[in-house]
This record gives sequence, structure tokens and C-alpha cells, in this order.
Amino acid sequence: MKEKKLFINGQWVDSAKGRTRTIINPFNQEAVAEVAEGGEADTLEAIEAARKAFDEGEWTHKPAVERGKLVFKIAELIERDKQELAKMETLDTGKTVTESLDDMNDIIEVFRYYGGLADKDGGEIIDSPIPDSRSKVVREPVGVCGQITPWNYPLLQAAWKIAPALAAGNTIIIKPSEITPLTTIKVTELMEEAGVPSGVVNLVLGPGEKTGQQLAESHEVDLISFTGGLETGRKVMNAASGNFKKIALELGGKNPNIVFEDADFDTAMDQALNAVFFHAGQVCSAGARLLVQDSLHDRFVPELVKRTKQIKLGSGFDKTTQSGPLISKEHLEKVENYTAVGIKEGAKLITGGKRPTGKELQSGFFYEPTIFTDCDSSMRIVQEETFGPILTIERFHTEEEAVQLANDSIYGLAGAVWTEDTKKAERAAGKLRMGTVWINDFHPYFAQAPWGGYKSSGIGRELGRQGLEEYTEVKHIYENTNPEPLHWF
Ligand code: TXE
Repeated sequence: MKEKKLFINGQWVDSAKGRTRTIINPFNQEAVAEVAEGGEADTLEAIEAARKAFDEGEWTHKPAVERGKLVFKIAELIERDKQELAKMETLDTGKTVTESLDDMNDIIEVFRYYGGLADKDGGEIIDSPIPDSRSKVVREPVGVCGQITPWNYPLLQAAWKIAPALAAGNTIIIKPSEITPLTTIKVTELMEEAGVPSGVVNLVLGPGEKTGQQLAESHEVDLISFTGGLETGRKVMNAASGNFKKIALELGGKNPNIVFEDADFDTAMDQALNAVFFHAGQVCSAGARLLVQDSLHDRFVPELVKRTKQIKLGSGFDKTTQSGPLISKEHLEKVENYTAVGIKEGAKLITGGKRPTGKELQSGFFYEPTIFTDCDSSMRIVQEETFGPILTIERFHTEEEAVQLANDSIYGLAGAVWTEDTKKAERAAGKLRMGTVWINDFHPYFAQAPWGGYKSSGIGRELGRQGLEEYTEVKHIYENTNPEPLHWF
């Protein structure tokens, strides 16, 4: 097995202390790669390289159209290697190859979108109130950006950060999750092949509480973009306060999926399953909190349970598999513990709630799709992000109650409304306190539209024009075209 290295200042290097980490396949716990495990000295070197590359200004002051072309080139190379990348993502995360390939296609679109957007903002001329003056507003890159990504969508999350950061002229240090670094390493190779100058992209591999924390703390880093859990997000935010660096945080959600009695029964049913059980529920926008109108509840729930029992768990490489394993033993234990919490709180477990018994699933971190009914919003199982295949179901009577329940959360990432009544849907969408609201759909996201959360789901936006703006500082340039003494002294 060839060991994968760190990428610092345009060179592939071992970690200074020679440490490595074995990457395992969550489907069978087999080793799939050996990667360098960086330490403090490596991260410091990466930060210095990114700082120097930024401060020298060659990359930053390149015409935006040139930066855009390079971002396009990265998209082309990912397109060329997308089958290999998809297999790698499946080996590393356990998700199905179909999902991994969908991720790759989305990633290509993200690079293309930002490649195209790179030269579209030429600044703004302001109508200055002062005679004989010129006033303009321009956007400039922020500087050195630390980018910390999670394990559920390793390359997709990296793409959402890398593409806009490069398009805007920043230099970056990317730190993937220590358990799923493979596709990010591969795409770093592709960025090198595309011709990204030395020091502009640096890759550090290492444990979050050390390497990630170091990036968040460093006074040489100007922006930190983080996707992960709430508690880690809090640490990142605290660490970032040292030099008041800009922060962008995406911290997940507990996303309500509201089904009214007049929704299309089959479509709402089908999509409610996909919303929560897709990728074993390890999705920040998973529809893990189902709110069903009272009059529909007793017809909807039995059918939902029937279909849930038919979900096929298995290897991501098997075309019939609908959901793979959870990412790790620790995460499986966390999800199991949530089932115990739900039962203790008085929610009714009606399916799942255990590891599956199938022989071929015993070496993987599998958990059965699980449903709780009789839930209410005071329960932890309803309020906390389990990040596993656990669905909680609550009843509601009126439109007002549905909105009130859905908003009764510390999170505000996404939510959905199912109804044939357009006016009702729009009223509800207007009142839901979330960064994304879907009407008669669940999960769509794309490069052109912003993604991010209200409340504790995070700060800032990724994707869309807003995702590029996060990586810019705004400068006002004022010129006096007829300077004269003020005669003040
Ligand atoms: O995430 P962490 P974990 C949620 C989900 C999950 C929980 C914990 O609920 O059960 O978070 O998962 C790096 N300073 N989400 O523990 O710790 C780490 O190396 C800086 C939601 O795996 O947040 C990894 O690269 N960085 C989420 C990244 O942070 C640190 C996706 C995320 O890891 C760090 C994943 C530190 N002190 C989990 N400690 C979403 N929003 O989609 C760790 N890291």
C-alpha cells in the first residue's frame, strides 16, 4: 500500500515525526490506505507556505479570469477521474457508489460554477455625495484560509470550500477529517496537475483536536471555514477569536419534514424515507424529524414502517444496496445510545433500534433504520442531531402548530413542507426559520443556491454567489479628484 503524504508548499512530504494513520473501510474494517499523520510542525509549515504565497501577491493579483480558468481546469480533471474518485469515496465512507458518483458530479458543477463566477464581480461605482471625487467598492481575497471538513461528504464539503476560495484569490490549507482523507488527497494531486502555484493549496492531515485546532488558533490564518458538529464548532469559534479571524460554520441540523393531510401520499411517503435514511442518516440536512398532520398520521405511519423494513443495507459496491454502514464504531455507539435515550424518554420504538443480524453485515458498522412515534419536542431524541438512521414522528393539528413545532429547535438548517395547497406551503415556508425550505421536495441543493443555517446551525453561507463573498473582504476606495488644503490649522 503506497503511503499518502501531506502537500506543503508544492511538495508531497512525510509528516515531520514520521507518523502515519491507517484508513479503514467502514463496511468491513479492512485497511484501505496508510496516510501521513501530520503534527504541529507540519501544520506550521503549511500555514507559513500559504501566508508567503498570499503575501507575495502573485496569485492574489492574477487576473480573476485566469484564476477562473484554473478552477475550470480542476473541474475537468475531476471529471476525467470521477469513477476512480467515486470508488475511493465509497471505500472510505461506505456510501453507495451511486451516491459517490452523484457527489462527484455535483463537485464538478461546483468547480465549474465558481470558475465561471471568478471574474463576474468587477466592483461597484458609488455615487459619491462629495463633489470632485470618485468612489468605488471592490472585493478582495481574505487571505490565508483554513478549511476543516467532515467525514460524511468528504470531497463535496471540500469542494464547497476550495472552489470559491481559489476563485476569489485566497491561499488555503485544507484539513479533511482524519478518517476520510482519501478523495481530498487525490483532488490535491489534481490541483497540482492543473497548475495551482506552490503554496496556494496546502493539505494537512491530522487529528482535529490538534491540527484543526492549530489552524483555528493561528494568527497567520485569516479565515476559518468549518463543517462539523456543534461542540467542535464552538471550539473553532473560540479559537478563531484570538485574531478575530473571519469564520464560516456549518454545524448540522435537526430538520423538520412537515406532511399535511392534503400532501400527495405516495410522493411524500417515498421522499420521507429518502430524507432520513439516505446515507444512513449521516447528512446534515437529513429529514430526521417528521411532523405528520393528525388526520393523516394513522394511515401514513404504518406504510412508512412497512417500507422502512424493506430498506436494503449492504456494501456500497453492491448495486442493490440502498444504504451503507455508519462511519465508525464510535459513531455507531453514539447512534445506539440515542435509541436508548428515546426509549427512556417515553418515545415508542416501532421498528429498528438495533444492529442488523445479516451475516454479511457483521464486520461493518451497520444500524437498522429506526422509527420512533409518540414523540414530542421536549425530548432529546427530537431535539438533538443523532446523525444516524433514526426518525422521530410527532403529530400536529393545525398549520400554526406545525410551524411552531418545526421552529422549536436550536437548529435552523433546512426543512420541508408537503401539501397540494400552494398558499399554505408559501405561508409556512415564509415562517420557517431555516436557511433552506423545500416545498414538495426534500434534499435538493446545487451550486447556484446558497447553503447554510439559521440559529445554531452555523454562520455564513456556502454555495451560490454568497459562498464566494464569504471568501472576500470589501474595500472602499475613495479618490479626491481635486485635492485642496482644508485650512484647518
Ligand atoms: O465531528 P467533528 P465528529 C455532527 C454529527 C456528529 C457530530 C460529531 O452530529 O455526530 O458532529 O462528529 C475536525 N478544532 N456532524 O466528532 O469533531 C475533525 O478532524 C478544529 C455534522 O466526527 O465536528 C473533522 O475534520 N477542528 C456535520 C471536523 O472537525 C476539529 C458533519 C469535523 O469533526 C477539532 C459531521 C477542533 N478542536 C459531523 N476537533 C455536518 N454539519 O454536516 C475535530 N475537528
